[in-house]
Amino acid sequence: MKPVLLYGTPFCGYCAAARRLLAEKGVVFEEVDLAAEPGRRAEMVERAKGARSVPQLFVGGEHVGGFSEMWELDRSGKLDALLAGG
Ligand SMILES: N[C@@H](CCC(=O)N[C@@H](CS)C(=O)NCC(=O)O)C(=O)O
Repeated sequence: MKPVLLYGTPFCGYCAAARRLLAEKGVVFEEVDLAAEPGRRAEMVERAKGARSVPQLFVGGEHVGGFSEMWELDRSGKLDALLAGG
């Protein structure tokens, strides 16, 4: 399983949805809480190629996008392979 990193904030519905989807899959992920570490938002924006909304998700260090992009990958059956390293 590749490492998963989520940049998010506590009061964000899309972040909650992303956490739920990952939890449903049994994925243990690391989270950067931008409310607790606001200084890391610039790091997120740079790594996410300018995207400013939360969540921003990375699998194996590669930018996946927000919840919508991750959900679309799951819907099209590609997320499990990505997580597994395929
Ligand atoms: N399509 C995005 C929507 C994310 C979104 O709208 N997040 C809100 C917080 S729940 C946000 O960051 N709003 C501020 C902004 O867009 O700059 C996704 O699926 O992740």
